[in-house]
Amino acid sequence: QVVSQGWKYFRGHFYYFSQIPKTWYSAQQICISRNSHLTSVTSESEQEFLYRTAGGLPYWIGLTKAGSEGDWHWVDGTPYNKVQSEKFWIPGEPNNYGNNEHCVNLKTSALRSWNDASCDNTFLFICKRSYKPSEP
Ligand code: 2F8
Ligand code: CA
Repeated sequence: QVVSQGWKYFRGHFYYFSQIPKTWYSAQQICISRNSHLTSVTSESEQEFLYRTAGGLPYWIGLTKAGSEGDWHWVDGTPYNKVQSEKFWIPGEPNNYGNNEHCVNLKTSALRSWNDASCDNTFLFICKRSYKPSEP
């Protein structure tokens, strides 16, 4: 297994599991400062890697609402696939609790682990970067 300065390797990307809780926006700023973004999730195997490594603790991921419609989008620019992503939400989520839940965390150690939560809440977070971010 390849490991670099606390980053864990999985299928072409490195992932950083923070040890300090931050708001969603602060977490994303920290990821950017480390050549990364809050993680996207684009496959069942990637989702499994993330929830297993998270071990049941909640972690922010890079999914947030954008635009006048408030559609979900990945902060790393990956297109959000609503159909493929359906199986990753906890049943009953996203529920926009208190009409103020615009960011998403990986909440449980299960395939269905996503919950929308207030972006101002502090949680641990997961950054994702490509294998060689600074290569041309
Ligand atoms: O019951 C699900 C509900 O639980 C909490 O609200 C009571 C969550 N809030 C936070 O995590 C901040 C809701 O997001 C969640 O939907
Ligand atoms: Ca919710």
